[in-house]
Amino acid sequence: MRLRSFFLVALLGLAGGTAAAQTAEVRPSDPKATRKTAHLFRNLERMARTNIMFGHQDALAYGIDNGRRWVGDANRSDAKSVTGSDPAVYGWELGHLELDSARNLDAVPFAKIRQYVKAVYKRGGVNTISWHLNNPTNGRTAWDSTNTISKILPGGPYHAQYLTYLDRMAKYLRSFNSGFSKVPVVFRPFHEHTGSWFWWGQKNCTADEYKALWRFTADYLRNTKKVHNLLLAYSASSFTSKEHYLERYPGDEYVDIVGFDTYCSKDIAKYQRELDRQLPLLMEIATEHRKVAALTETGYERLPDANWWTQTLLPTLSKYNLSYVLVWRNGRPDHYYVPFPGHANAEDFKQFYSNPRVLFQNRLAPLNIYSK
Ligand code: BMA
Repeated sequence: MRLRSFFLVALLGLAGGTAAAQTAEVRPSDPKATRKTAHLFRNLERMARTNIMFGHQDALAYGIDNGRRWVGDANRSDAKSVTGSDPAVYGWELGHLELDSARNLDAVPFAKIRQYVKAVYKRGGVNTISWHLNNPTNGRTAWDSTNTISKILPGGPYHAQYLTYLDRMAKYLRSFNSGFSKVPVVFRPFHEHTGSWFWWGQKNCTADEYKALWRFTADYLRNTKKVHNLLLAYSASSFTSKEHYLERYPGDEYVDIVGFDTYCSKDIAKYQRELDRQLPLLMEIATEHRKVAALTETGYERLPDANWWTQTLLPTLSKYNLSYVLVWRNGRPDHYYVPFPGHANAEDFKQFYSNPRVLFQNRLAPLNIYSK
């Protein structure tokens, strides 16, 4: 099979040593994960040794064109307009699904997201889902710092409300059908919890509450709602040590992907230092827990640096075995993370795309990541 020979070549290329220790196959944390979900997880783990997939939030839903937004065009992404290929990884946001709204909090229709998820699966790409869910106790947004978790867990006054949210989520996740298969997705709930801007953030709950919320949510989706097409991504924001990262880790049986979110600002050297400080810790955690590591959100808003991809991002990430890097959305002319045609950074993005280590959709598709 093509995938096998690809990895054989890749393994032969390794200096040796670490390869042997890693040969036992990894399994998803959900013992009942579908076959395709298990294949995806194994392939992510193998591929991370040699390549990094490029991801973009809302890649197919909208973008920027000559200083304006385009929305909902068929077969379009800003990454493709510049490089000729769509990304390998596609991020989708389910905030407001819990309210039974027809559109997410960034105005993308959930019916469209379902179509994108299925289309991405069919062409052999990876879908990852974030969820900026409202606070179930007071209807405020995810960016609310009210102490909440104990009120929505079993026995709490808003437990039924939270179950309603989860029921809607489960129904939606189960609607990702392709033939007889469910489409596997990377589900990344309760993210950036080492920050305190969300109601599940560090200062807004205890470590035990956070872990209990995570486990309850996963158990409910798996056992009550029979959702078995998920790989769970535990994704912090900035963290100071392995202990800090693992303080709210819900356990190996509840996590498949470990990652964190960090953004570049004008102080590019600081961004690189932060990556070089945290990524070695993340790699150790991934190895020790047999998980897959990813840079789950990053980017440099508006890309004011012409060579950011090849001079900053790639040289730093190349030192580590990351499965993917996902940059945030091209939401507005003042809020975007992938260049569009004519942007001063577009040439550099093309170079990044051409690097043999980096996978976009075109070079991922032949690897058949949903097959053994
Ligand atoms: C933030 C911004 C917001 C958006 C939110 C959820 O980082 O992009 O505009 O609503 O993510 O996608």
